[in-house]
Amino acid sequence: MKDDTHVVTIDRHIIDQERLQPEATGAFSSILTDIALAGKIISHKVNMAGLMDVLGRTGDTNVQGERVEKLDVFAQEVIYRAMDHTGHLCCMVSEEHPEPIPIPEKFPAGPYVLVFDPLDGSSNIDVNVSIGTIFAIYRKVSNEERGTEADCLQAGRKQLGAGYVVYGSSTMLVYTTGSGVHGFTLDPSIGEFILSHPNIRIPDPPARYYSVNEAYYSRWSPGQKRFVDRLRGTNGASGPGFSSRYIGSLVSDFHRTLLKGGIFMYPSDERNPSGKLRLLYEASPLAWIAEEAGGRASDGRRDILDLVPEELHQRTPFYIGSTELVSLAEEYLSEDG
Ligand code: AHM
Ligand code: MG
Repeated sequence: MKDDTHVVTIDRHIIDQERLQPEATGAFSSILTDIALAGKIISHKVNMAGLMDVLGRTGDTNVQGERVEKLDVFAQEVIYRAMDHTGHLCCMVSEEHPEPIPIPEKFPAGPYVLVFDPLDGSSNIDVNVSIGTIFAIYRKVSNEERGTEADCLQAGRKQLGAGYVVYGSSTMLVYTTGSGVHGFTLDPSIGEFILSHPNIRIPDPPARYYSVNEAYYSRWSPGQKRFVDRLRGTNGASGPGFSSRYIGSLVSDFHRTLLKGGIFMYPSDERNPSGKLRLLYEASPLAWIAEEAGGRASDGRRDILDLVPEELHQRTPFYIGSTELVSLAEEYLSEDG
């Protein structure tokens, strides 16, 4: 019989991970714990969304020129307030803010930077499709007490921690600090994230799934078209074609890809030469998780984790999932010259 008294909560897991680092001060662990708390609060609100007056738009647009959903604003505030006073961060970067968000002068500053997308896929909220929060933690590199843009513009390889929360049929938090990828499911009855998916590896062989918005096919490069044709099995490829899976909610599309294998892509196209997704707080955190789980992530030519952002909200083409499929995508894209 399963022993119900032996559960590993996320707090316990974070402490265990911290003990692997003899020089750890606990500050970094505390950031992860605070993010988990914010995730629980956002999860509660998202679950109640159909019942409360939180659906619909504020009427504002964000720095990307996109409509801001009320829950975006809520998630942004929850994360900011969970982190602003702890003394562990020097600044934060959010999809919802054009500039780095400083820690208020009334609170002490610390040596870490938090980057996050508070509620990705929020255009799906109204129809009950899973959405998510993405985050990553970097160490401050400048001597400025409250951080500079240079502290935020670091390559994904410099991440110290990265993760996401998916608000789905259950709420899950998945994170890595470089010692594997670990998934926790929220037990709403006790309000705790419980370790449910230790040491996640992308399955090998992977599920034969590809995930991309095919409505943009006519705008793709020849290499991108040929790659998807190959996956569909429509350009003379032998064997059965792949199946298509596209939710249109990055965290959910990635979560499936992590657990089942396959490839998710958001390529460049004629209208969006850099694709849509943002390097710093969408692509890089998920790229590190994929690599830690035995997969890969690329912009079509280079590893996502090697790219150094030049701007906070820089976009990148994005290919992520099973190593062999991401590498195959690169082969096809190299034909574009
Ligand atoms: P958002 O950050 O404004 O929520 O947009 C990002 C979302 C991702 O979740 C998803 O992968 C993508 O946009 C879907 O875009 P499209 O509708 O072009 O397929
Ligand atoms: Mg987003």
